[in-house]
This record gives sequence, C-alpha cells and structure tokens, in this order.
Amino acid sequence: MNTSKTVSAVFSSLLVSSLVMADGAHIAGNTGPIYADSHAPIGVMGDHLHSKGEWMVSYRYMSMDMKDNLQGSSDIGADEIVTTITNPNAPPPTVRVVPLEMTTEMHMLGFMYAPSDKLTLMAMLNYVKKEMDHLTYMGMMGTNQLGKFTTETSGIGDTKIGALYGLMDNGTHKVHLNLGLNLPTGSIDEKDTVLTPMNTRPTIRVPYPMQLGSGTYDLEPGITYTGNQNRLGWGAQYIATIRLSENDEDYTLGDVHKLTGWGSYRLQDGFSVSLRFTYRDEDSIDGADLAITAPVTTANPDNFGGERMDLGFGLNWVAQQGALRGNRLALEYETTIDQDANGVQMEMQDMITLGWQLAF
Ligand SMILES: [Cu+2]
Repeated sequence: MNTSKTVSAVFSSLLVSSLVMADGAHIAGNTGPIYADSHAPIGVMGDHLHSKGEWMVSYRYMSMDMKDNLQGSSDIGADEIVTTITNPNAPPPTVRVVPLEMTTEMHMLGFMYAPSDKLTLMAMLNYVKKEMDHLTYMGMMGTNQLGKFTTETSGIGDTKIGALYGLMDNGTHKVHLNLGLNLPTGSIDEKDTVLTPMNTRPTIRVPYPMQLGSGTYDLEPGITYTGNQNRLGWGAQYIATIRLSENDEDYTLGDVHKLTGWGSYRLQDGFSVSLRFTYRDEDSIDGADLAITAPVTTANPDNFGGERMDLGFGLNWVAQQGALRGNRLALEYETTIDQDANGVQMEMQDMITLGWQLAF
C-alpha cells in the first residue's frame, strides 16, 4: 500500500535531517533548549498558545486511507453488499456499485498570531485531493462484475479560523479554550465520470465523501489541557464540530465530537516520542442532495458517521542550533483500532500526518 512507502520516505528524510542537524550542532552556539514536547503530536490542532507578538507558520501534509467495507462493526464483502443492501434511490432495489478503497490527501497551511499572552488567533487554508476506487456489478441484480472505475476530486477545501484563550498556566498545567469557525470554501458540487451497471459512463455529481467541503459554517468549540513534568508530557483535548445550517444542496453533514489524549517522552531536548488515543463520534448526514442518486453505498445519507477509535504514534523534532534553530518537524502515524459505522461504510485504515512549524 502507498501509505507504507510514504512512511518509509518520511522516516528516511527525518533521519537525514537529524544527521544534518547533528553535524550543525558542532559549529553553532546554543542559546537555551527548545523542547520538542512543548507541542502536541502533529495531528492535534490548536494545542498551544503563543507569547504576545509571536507568529507561527505551519504546513501539514496528511494522507488517509480507507479500504474494504463494514456494516456496523462487521466486515461485509462486495457480493453481499450488492445483493442485500437496499438502494434508497431504487431501482435497482439494491446498490450495484461498491467502493473498494479511498485515499484523501490534504495540504494544510496554518498561521498563528498572539495579540496577547492569553489570546492566540489561528487560520488554516486547505487543499484537498480525493480518490476512490469502485467495483460496478452488471444490471439490476446478481453478482456478475462489470468493471472497476476511479473517481478523483481536488481543490481548495474548507477554511478554518479560530481563537485560543488561555484559562490557566501554572508552569506544569495549562488549560485553554478553543473556538473555531469552519468557512465553507470547499466545493460541494464536484463531478466525475462513473461506470454504471448499464455499462454507460456519464459524468455526474460524485457522492458525499468525495466532495471537498461541508458547504456549511460550522462552529468548532473545544477545550485543551496540557501538562509536563521533567521529560514527560501529556494532554487532552475535546473539540466538537457543530453545523450551523443546511448547505446549498439541502443537506448537513453530521456533528462531530472528538476526544483525544496523549502522552509523550522527551529523549533529548529536541526530540520526543508520543502515543495518542482518539475517540470520535459523528452523526449521519441530515437531508440529501437530489443530484446524488447513484446506486452506491456512499450516496445514502444514512451511511455516514458512527464511532471510531484511533491509536497514534508520533515523533516531534525541533532544531536547536544554527540557521534552522526553532524549525520543527513532526510525524504522526495513526491506525484505527475500532470502528462502529452507521449503515454500510468503508473501513478506516490509517492516517499519516507530517508537519513543519516555525514560530518567530
Ligand atoms: Cu503555534
């Protein structure tokens, strides 16, 4: 799978960077350590405040892989899906197209600025690329396969702005409020060419998971706690996504509640490792886009949301010396350990996040 290639490429580039920096350490002076674990694992957003007047720019690359299908928390095969799962847009009476694999890639450009020690403002711009492989079965029933096809969408995703407000900081324990707003800059009327059970290849609006944004203004309130003692770091964050309206295509993605907790261990000033657990609950889609009617599981608004638990392994690295001092690189690999899907959905496999951050 391409995720493992990505992982090895990322590890080798991290290794090369570390060697370059280790060499630089001999020639450059040191003006005090910058601790790697003063930032959460890179998959966590809005985990830290900045000091008054400080800026930060960041870039994250994220790749997510979904594969095979679940009905609730049990595996369900393609043949079983096309013979037993009802098509809400009948005829045909059952779905005839099955998603096999989906990859989502995101490029995220982030900015943070602190007008005061208690308040940090954030903005994040996203570019999204999605790809989904499908298997089409022939005609109105039975298990004769017609062929496979892939749909692709890409473009600007939703934009996020927000504020972090510090509630307490005693050196060891810190708590802040997160208040985010999702702006619907991502398209929700993307089209691509599909293979129908009647062996035609029309260009139609692709189902919900292939669209690039929510189409709605969403409130993203939350609270973050972080702590550290010697070489140990830890933290927890709760963030909700509350959809504020219905989008232009007459549906609303489900509200999301996400709780994550992590622990980290600092091996050197500039290098820490982390372990993270995430629980996520999402509602199904409310309403429906009347242009999304293909006989495929992803076109049914009931086949969205559910509960999921992910486990993440992370590395945080921050350059201590030379011209690169203060540059942070981080990597996090997350794998899904449990998923209970609403209806029939693709199974979440894993996610990798690679990030660079620089404060000044
Ligand atoms: Cu920051």
